Amino acid sequence: MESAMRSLLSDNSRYVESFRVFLKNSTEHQCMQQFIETKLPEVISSIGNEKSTLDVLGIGSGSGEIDLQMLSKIQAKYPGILINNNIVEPSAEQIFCYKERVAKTPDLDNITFSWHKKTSTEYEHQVNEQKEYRKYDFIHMIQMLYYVKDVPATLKFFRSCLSPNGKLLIILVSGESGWSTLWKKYGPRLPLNDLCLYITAGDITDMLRSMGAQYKSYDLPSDMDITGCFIEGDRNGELLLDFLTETCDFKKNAPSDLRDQIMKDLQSPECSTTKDGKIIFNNNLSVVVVGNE
Ligand code: CQA
Repeated sequence: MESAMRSLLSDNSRYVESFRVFLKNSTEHQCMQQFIETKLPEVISSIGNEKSTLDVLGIGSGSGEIDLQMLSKIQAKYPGILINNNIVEPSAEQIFCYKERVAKTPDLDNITFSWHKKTSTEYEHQVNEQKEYRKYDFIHMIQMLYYVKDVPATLKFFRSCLSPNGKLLIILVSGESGWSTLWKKYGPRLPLNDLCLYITAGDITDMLRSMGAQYKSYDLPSDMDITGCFIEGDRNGELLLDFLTETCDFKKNAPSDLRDQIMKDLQSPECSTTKDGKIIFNNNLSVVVVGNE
């Protein structure tokens, strides 16, 4: 029978497990941290001009690991400034983890946190219904635009939420990553459900250009060791394969022709390189910073 394939998004605990293996096998968070250390200061260099309070908005912040690192850079740039940090995150579990993280992090005294258990679209609707058009000095959307229904409308809305010197920071996989190759070739045959779009930073900059928005892009080279995907019976390899294909138990459930083709292409130069006997998938990311011009 063709395709008993089910989206990984329909099995939250397996998603979380495969995401953990992904973080362990990739430099995804490290390359974001490196960006925060070296480039974020210039991105935020004018967001706090002549302000005593900064309004920050995180969309799909998860457990807040990256958020707190960015907040600490903002504090360093604007010593003593008050920060209202708003978080829009649909998962109750992630919000719980975020609160735990805040509780055990020192030096957050000048920051207040407000969590909104919502999707970005629900948040947008709430703002429009309550006509509460607050402006934000810094808005970030990290690895989340795959999960909104209408990307151009979302970009337009959150751009309209920026204060005069505000910045919108978006991180997505690069159009030159292995993901892009995989999606172009196999997107239609994978259990893409209406929860996930195969979009890259290249698609975002196309949209921004056609909206006439000003933006600046930064490339973040990132690797993912997928050697385990090719080792028979390697459980972490199976979880990584699920993450790569967004499919639940891909190895078992994919039709064999599709499985064989994907396993072959994952090793091809369009997706990966080989280093010291390891297969390294191209997980390159891009940061797109949109100004309020
Ligand atoms: C849900 C949705 C997305 C999640 C999640 C839970 C996610 C990570 C962890 N839990 Cl319900 N998304 C995520 C984060 C980073 C990342 C990817 C997904 O690199 C992989 N994308 C491919 C580039 C997914 C499309």
